[in-house]
Amino acid sequence: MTQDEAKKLVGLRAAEFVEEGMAVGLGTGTTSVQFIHALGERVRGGLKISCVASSESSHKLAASLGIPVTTLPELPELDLYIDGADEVAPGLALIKGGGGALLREKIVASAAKKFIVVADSTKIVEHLGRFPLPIEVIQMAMPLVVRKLAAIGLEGKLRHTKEGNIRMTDEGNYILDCACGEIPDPERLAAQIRSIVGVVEHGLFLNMAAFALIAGEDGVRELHP
Ligand code: ABF
Repeated sequence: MTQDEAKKLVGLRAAEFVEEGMAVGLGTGTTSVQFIHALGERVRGGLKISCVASSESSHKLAASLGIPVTTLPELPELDLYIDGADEVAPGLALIKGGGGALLREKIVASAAKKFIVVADSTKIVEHLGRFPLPIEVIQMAMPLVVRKLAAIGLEGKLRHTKEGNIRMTDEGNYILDCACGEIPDPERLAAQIRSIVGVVEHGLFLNMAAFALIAGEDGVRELHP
């Protein structure tokens, strides 16, 4: 099975967790795109739901597929949030934000009663840190935050677009990608990063996911914390 096939499979499976009348958070990234397409099929089949997306791109996609989608202030309590991840470690410790939507993703995840992670098996790791940790930063604080991150041993690199422009988040912030290497204590690192003024959010999602749906050669399995 290719990675794309795995993403499609897990997207389809995730859509089965959505029930009539639910308020649903839609994630961001290529795996979430598959989920949104599968959900669109169910909506066309008559499923009645209301949704909030964690990025402008997912919002637009959902709307184009006929999925009723609104904003979080309009729909602040969600039954379910389904989103991908860049790394999934034991206990369902996650790195997210490779797609650049980490702040909105964390907000929408926090608004949901249940957060289900969708991923293919290449995202499973023994320890977080192989994937660079994204940190969303207020523009004017960027040099300050880079200096403070260096003091705790992290080298933050400003994210650029393919065209070479500085990558802005949907909220108008910058993203620093930090090569961490193996993260021995994610909770401690999260607290250290959080304490830096100018940091808006970081991509460590700890103790947030209820379970993960992981697609691999043998189909889709559930992974619990
Ligand atoms: C979002 O999309 C992000 O948090 C994560 O960075 C990314 C995963 O992307 P993909 O599903 O394309 O691998 O879930």
